[in-house]
Amino acid sequence: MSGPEAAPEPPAPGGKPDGTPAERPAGTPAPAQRRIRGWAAGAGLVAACLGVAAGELFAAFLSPSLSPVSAVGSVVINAVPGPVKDAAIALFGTADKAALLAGMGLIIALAAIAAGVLELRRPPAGPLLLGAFGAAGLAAVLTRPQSAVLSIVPPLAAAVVAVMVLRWLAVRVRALAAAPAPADAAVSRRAVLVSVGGGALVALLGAALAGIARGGQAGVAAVRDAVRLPPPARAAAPIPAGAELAVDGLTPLVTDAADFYRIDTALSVPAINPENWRLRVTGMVDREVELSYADLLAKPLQESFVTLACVSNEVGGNLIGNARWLGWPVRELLASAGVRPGADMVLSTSNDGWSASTPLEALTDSRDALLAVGMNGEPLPLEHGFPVRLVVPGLYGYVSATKWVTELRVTRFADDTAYWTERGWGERGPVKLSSRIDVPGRKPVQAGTVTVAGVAWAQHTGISAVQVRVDDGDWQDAELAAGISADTWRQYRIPVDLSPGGHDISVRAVDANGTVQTDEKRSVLPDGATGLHTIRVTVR
Ligand SMILES: Nc1nc2c(c(=O)[nH]1)N[C@H]1C(S)=C(S)[C@@H](COP(=O)(O)O)O[C@H]1N2
Ligand SMILES: [Mo]
Repeated sequence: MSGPEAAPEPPAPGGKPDGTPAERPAGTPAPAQRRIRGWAAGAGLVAACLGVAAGELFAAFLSPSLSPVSAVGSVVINAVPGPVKDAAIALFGTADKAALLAGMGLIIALAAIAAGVLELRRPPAGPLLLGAFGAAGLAAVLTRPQSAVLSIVPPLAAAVVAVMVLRWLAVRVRALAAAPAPADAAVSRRAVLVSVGGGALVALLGAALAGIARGGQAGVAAVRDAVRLPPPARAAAPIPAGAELAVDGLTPLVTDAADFYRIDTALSVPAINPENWRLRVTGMVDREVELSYADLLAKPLQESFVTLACVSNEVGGNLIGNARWLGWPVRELLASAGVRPGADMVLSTSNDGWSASTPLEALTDSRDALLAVGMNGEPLPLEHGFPVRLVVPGLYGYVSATKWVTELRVTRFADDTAYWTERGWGERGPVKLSSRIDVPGRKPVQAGTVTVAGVAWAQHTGISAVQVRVDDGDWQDAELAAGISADTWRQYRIPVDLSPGGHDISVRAVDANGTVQTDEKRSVLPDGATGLHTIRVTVR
């Protein structure tokens, strides 16, 4: 601490009798001032480190896709023009991501130093600068496909922590600068040393914690990337021609995994190494069965398209997606265990203690209830249940779609309950006949012929018609696109004539049994919303 300019001084009260460097008398004590600037820079660095650590820590426990650092990195990667990207890859090779992160780290460090020094001279310039970085992180996270209300937590936490720490440290550095006597300076210096050093320690600790949480996920993510799924013994039939209508803004027939809604109670995404994964079939069975990931991949796997929906999906909501799943039919697994008479339910439990109660019949009848390992041709993403989850056509996710599944207990509804059914949700959760308008969106449209388009679903029953109504007009049959199967949603479209002004457009579906979607409005609790999706369109 004591530079060559330091002269011995009397010990500060309560201080050690050694190294308390001299403070030059008021005027222009250049070395002291430089030292103070050094402390201010350190304060800025520590504040930024703590902020970044706080953001990553929150992200680590919420969802890996929410990391502000990775989000900013992805935005940079996506924004960089092709030739620059190629040059970077040529220059850094596979270390291009590391180089990007190092570059970001350098920029943040320089800005943090500037923020610390600025805060000393012109408060609140420091917090403003740090806040700007927080805003950049926020903007980046919001561009991510899985962005949700929760997304704003990590960058917000980062900005708040960084700003608060900087302000707190700046007070101490300023006290040091203003210390009137050498003794006061010594006390102030100790305060600065303790707070900046303490802050640095906490930042290290936070980074280590976030690293551990992320490390588990990153390790399993790498293992997942290396998984080679076997080809299906029975592949899904090709998607029929005409199943995908060419309408701008219409929901794609098959949902990208990155755009697939995510619902679960997991605060941090379980990171399960498939090496350690086991599924046990227990309860009312003739013989308990235990299955490893390798065992499962060796089974004759089957592929099928299934549209998965959440019971919490409001009318018109987007907690629904359609994917091509690869897995082993649950009925074959249950047959190998031998289900005892009297059982009517399978309680599936996840590695993180969540559970779902599925009617036994839905798992043993002819439908494609799968112990799934693949989604759209790839191993399940971590967020969607890697290494293994259940997918059951026709049932809401809360009674069927257990992710990170580790146990199937054959039992009876009379004897066992599951996570959400214990919390007031319906014991049985068949998906309700429903439909949604995607197009036109929220923007005003031109008067004349306007295309109305969307999706309709009645999983495991099938859709036979979709009808659209403008204001109080007649229900008109829409063009119904070809379907993949009764287990998936179908697209529809219809041209309607709209005059200038405001119009209400409603949709309703008819299922394969001829049942018409009810207009009775009911909320999602206890077993799924009903009512018709109606949009208000402004026509110019
Ligand atoms: N382990 C576990 N599995 C779960 C849940 C959960 O909270 N934990 N939520 C269920 C619910 S309510 C739904 S709607 C689906 C959502 O699956 P997705 O996140 O892959 O879209 O997962 C189901 N599986
Ligand atoms: Mo759900």
